[in-house]
Amino acid sequence: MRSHYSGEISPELDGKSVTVSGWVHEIRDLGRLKFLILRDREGFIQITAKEGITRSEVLSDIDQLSKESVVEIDGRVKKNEKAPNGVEIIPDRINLISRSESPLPLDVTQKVSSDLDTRLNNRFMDIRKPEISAIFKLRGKILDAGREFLKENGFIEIHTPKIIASASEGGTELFPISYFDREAFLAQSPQLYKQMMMATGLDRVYEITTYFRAEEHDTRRHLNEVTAIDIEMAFIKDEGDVINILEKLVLTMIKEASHCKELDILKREIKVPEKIERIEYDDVLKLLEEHRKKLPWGEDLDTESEKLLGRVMREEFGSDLYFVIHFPLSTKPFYTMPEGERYSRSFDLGYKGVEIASGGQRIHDPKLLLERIKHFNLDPKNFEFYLKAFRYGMPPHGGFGLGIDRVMMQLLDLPIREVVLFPRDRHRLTP
Ligand code: AMO
Repeated sequence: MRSHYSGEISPELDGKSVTVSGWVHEIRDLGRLKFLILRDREGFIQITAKEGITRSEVLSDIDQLSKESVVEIDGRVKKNEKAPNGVEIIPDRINLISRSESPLPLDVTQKVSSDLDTRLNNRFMDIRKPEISAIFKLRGKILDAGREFLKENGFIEIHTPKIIASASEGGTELFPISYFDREAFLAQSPQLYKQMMMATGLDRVYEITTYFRAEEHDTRRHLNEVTAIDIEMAFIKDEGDVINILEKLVLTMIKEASHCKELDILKREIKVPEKIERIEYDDVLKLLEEHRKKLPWGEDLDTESEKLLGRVMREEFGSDLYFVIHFPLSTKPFYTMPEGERYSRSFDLGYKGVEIASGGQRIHDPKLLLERIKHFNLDPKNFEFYLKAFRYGMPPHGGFGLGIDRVMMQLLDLPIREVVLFPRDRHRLTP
């Protein structure tokens, strides 16, 4: 068992015996004086070995070490104002646990920079860099905060199947797989299953899950494997109830991020808005037109419109986050609740020009649902298992999907591949 993380070694421990373990980040050999910088999850600690004080065996052990080897070191803590964090360890014993080969595929000390492809090809080593591991520590923390919020608000965590028989968001984005003697697909969303849960009495559910999207895009904001928080809640008045939950959830997550010590390493500052603006789809078209972008009514916002809207919301309204509400029915999937003939009870949440979530109220009347399935030229036979759940008592309900990768990329202003451990895109299937 490890006795101390580097972050726990403070000048107050002066004189105490400790054991630390981690990776050999750097060795500085000044002849009679050798510094070994040890790196672990928390940061760095300086190990100082000096001829005449340190046993010669330990000094020669240091000479044998290769960078990035894993070692365990026993030693004494010594206060030293010149050392990083004002403290160092005088080693009594160095135990080489796992020797690293050299040359290294990647320079962890960042003296030589590498392109993103090389970094992703060697992701295990890339994440050894404190400013990269900070991204994933932060990601874990905002997910914890989100989960805590949902728990406090009565949401039950569920897991829905990822091998499915039919599309929920439209047929073209499915990855087919062979399922014994049949064709099946990787789930592109928990949509149909989370809605079916609304017929069970478990009237508030959430899932933190992976979606698989066979989109051909090769962009800064699209991946083929996505992680999201999906929720579904019943007995709602309208989509406003869902928007309120999403607003609180996102603000909770951003607030958590704004307190994280990782922001120092990442050199970021995060402002937490008090509330999130709501803007009608029709007004978005007007705003875009004022900025010389004409989007025909009835079309979904394309990337250019999203970016422009993000800029306008920031510059003219001071908002990084905004809900676009009441999309035309034609832009939304079959399960979306219509509002009148042409509009829908749906919304998207934008964050600095990127859609991070979408959702709305759903149709709960089985007759209308069947009509909409047919309207989209989908085969009702494929949806029988789903439609059945609407025929024996289905309350009004709604929900959303919030993309975690998108939240992270916008929070830190990084491309999506930077905030995903092992991204899956058009070209990348390993590691
Ligand atoms: P939608 O298809 O909008 O909605 O997906 C929800 C959210 O998931 C994220 N997302 C993606 N992120 C990166 N790359 C992609 N290729 C990608 N596709 C989706 C986005 C998006 O806002 N069933 C509905 C949700 C609902 O209504 O409950 C759905 O899947 O952040």
